[in-house]
Amino acid sequence: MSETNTPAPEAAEGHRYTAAMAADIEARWQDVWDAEGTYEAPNPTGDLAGDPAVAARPKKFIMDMFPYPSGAGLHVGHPLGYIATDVYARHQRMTGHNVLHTLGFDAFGLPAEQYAVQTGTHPRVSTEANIENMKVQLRRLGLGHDKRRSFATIDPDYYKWTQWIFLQIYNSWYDADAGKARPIAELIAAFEDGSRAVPGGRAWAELTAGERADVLNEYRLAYSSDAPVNWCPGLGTVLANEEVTADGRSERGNFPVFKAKLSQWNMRITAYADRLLDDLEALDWPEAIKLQQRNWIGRSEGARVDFALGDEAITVFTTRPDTLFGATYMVLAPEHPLVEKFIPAAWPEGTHQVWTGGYATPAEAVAAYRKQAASKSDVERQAEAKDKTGVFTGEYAVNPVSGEKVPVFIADYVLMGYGTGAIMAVPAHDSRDFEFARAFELPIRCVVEPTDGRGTDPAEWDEAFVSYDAKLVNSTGEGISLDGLGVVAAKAAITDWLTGRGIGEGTVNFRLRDWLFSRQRYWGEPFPIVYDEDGVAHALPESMLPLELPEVEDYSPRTFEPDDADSQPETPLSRKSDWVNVELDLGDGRGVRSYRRETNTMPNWAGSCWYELRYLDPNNADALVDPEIEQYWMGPRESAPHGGVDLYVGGAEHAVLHLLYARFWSKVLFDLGHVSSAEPFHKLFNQGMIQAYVYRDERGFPVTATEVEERDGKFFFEGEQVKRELGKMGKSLKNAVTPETICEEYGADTLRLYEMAMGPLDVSRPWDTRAVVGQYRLLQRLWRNVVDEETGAVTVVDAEPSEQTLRALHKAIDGAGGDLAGLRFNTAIAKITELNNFLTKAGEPLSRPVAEQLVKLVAPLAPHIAEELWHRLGHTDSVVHQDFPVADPAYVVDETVTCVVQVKGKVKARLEVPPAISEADLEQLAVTDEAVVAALGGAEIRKVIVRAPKLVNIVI
Ligand code: ANZ
Repeated sequence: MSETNTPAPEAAEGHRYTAAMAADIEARWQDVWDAEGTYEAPNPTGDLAGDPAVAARPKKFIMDMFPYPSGAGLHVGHPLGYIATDVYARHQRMTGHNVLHTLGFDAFGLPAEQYAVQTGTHPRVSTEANIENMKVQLRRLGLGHDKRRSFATIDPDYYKWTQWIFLQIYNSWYDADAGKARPIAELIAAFEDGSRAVPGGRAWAELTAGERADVLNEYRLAYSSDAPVNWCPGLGTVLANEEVTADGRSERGNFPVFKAKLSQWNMRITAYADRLLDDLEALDWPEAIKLQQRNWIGRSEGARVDFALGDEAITVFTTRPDTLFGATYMVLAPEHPLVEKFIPAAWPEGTHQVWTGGYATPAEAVAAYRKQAASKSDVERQAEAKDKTGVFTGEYAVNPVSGEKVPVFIADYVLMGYGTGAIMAVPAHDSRDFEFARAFELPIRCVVEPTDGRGTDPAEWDEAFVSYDAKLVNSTGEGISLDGLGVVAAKAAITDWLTGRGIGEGTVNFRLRDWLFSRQRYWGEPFPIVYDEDGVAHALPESMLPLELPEVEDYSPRTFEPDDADSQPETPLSRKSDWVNVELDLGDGRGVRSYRRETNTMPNWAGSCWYELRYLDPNNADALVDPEIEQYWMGPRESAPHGGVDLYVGGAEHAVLHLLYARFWSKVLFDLGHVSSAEPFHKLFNQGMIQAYVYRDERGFPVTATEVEERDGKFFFEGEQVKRELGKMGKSLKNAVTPETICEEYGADTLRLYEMAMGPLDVSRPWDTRAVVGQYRLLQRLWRNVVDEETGAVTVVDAEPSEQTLRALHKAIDGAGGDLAGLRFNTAIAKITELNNFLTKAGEPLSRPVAEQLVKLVAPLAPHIAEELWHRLGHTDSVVHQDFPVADPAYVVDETVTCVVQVKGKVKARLEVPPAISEADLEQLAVTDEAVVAALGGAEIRKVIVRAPKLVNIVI
């Protein structure tokens, strides 16, 4: 049987729940909900302010990671998270919360631009069409979104505020003493009145405008820099570190990426490294995601140590200053600027042949090696398995603790962008250094005593001895000995010693780099920055926002041969000269002047860095969000000390990029007083993926999954046997199933139930169209339990339900309610199914209160059928805002079992106890039972043997 053409078992006609009836019910209620604004969430000002009862309710702000409106539309894998948040939001609404749930569109980005390049269609036209299409698809699912709050990042009303936030970041600096961002105006004032020294030592008043701009650029949180960036000629754009793969290629397109010096905008996210780390603690996020962020930020505690080389000092960063006595050589990154300063004209007498790489002079060796290193990515350079290469610089530095002369090498395993770009090499205790030392025949000195029995002579070792939990040896020098100390104590002792001599200090180093924020793209937010005739950058005044994207003829940046490392970017906006060159009065007292606009655009991450805030107050023309509204929905609270969205659901692939950038922007806005929440997302949940079967023919090509037939566990396509495997769902694997197909065959409620029933939300699961019918049957039985399929009338009676029915009902309420609150939708559905089956088999007409509770239980999961039944049961208001049923504990406990209590081997009492009673509770019950107390007659109890729940034996 094929994957998707299992016909749904239809009713003949009439009052049975069929796909046709579902379609009718669903469309009808969706219209009513829209017309009545059923899901509109009032804000605490305005509408809510007038209603203290509503304002007093607790709130829940529930969010999905918003979608990119792709031209391919949605397949059934996409809405998994949207359905989950919708079910949760509906349950929260029914349990007395003000719920804010909406969905916008993250709509800048490359695909629309590439489509524009290919077809000439303006990216806005194709993007808006895609958004419309996606809205239709999403509406069909019955998602309870507040549609008034939806927007797309490409709306000028929205990106006006993205640009505004850029200006706040640009116009602020990080005051490390205060531990927060402050307006740049305060820094300028301090430079002016002399309370802060101007770097370079001159007075602020003496500096030219350009010099001042250069000084401030070193402080601004958004700054321009011509530090080496990832330049991708094949794409014609630069990329953030996060967009470059482990093998040094572009994540998109898989082109080579080179290091190039280009003037680019950067965000000083590194200023926040500590806070980004510390504040993770209080977030309710999956541990795995926190770990990825911690690793990305990469905090290392260590020391800086100076090694003297003539008049210069080479400063290294090390996490193991305790091993200083074992530093037998040094390595500088090939690009290290000090190298030029000290290379001698000739190799020193007797230089080892291997060290010279066969070159005649150190200068030649260095030049050749630098060239070779430049063609490699950082990741390639760091690869563990790779053979260590390098050359001697011809110079020696002095190990400050041993006084020994150590040779200085350059090697590509040391990166310029980390620490100080220079290391002290301790081959005995660092594996990379060990390999290098073996390759270059350098001395290896053991200074940490091996605990694995290999002895202290490195000549006998096959690898470095790496341990943080051993004792120091061979480490005694002038006025210091580390011998016998453990690693931690030795680190502290040597750091003190270095600090005392002014040749080192304890320091913290981060792996995190500043965020490269310029893209050579058309379809992104323009920077609100212009340059004057001297090239000095100026911010546009707020009154000139939004700075809208101009129309252009050609949407593509100039691209180059993928390996043309010397190419230079040329942005689409730079060709639009009447837009680029403008006469403006910036309102800064300089009058009308000529300026040149910045022609890069912001990266597509910008729009998603703050969208949660705009959902709160989407039409505010005066502020990005009203502070009172922000405080209400996002502000700090006991359970969320840094504030943030109550639930944020999305894929785990956003562990670092989006989530780190959004956290950074939140902190800046918080520091500057624009918001009360220092974190955007308090609770994060990663949904699993919906996978799908892929069928491949003999050549390994995917064949259309819907046309595959199954016979005796084998699969056939056009008569030929094909292989089945599990993979991603999508067009390229010819296995995409659209939500529309399933809605047509069964209805949206069935699709919703199926997606939620497939397994725990955070686990990936294979799609199986044939299994969808199971949930359809559940809804058919539910319908039949309430509605007469002959007449269409409700069948409920006003009689009292039986005790057994009440037990089944309240157990389901108790279980399913807890499950819905805990995002355990699959088990909630199992419990509701059990109840529904029980009621089907009970053989008695359903009593009204039971029917109503049942309908409310189902409402979060299958809202359309619930709304329909609710109205058929005679109600005129929506089920959406009814109170979720509350379980009566009297009916929730299971029936009791009889426990026999023996004293001296004789039965003295029989107790009725819950089957799950604990041993301690049962013992307590037994020894305090009246009959037992009488039988004991005051005798001392020697021992109580408890076999819960059935037996207690008391020995006296
Ligand atoms: C001496 C030493 C001895 C080291 C030892 C390690 C073990 P993390 O933890 O990642 O911060 N290092 C420093 N700067 C480097 C650079 N620019 N490129 C490559 N490696 C660099 O790593 C810090 C350690 O990595 C430092 O501590 C340094 O080697 C090396 F038994 O110094 B260590």
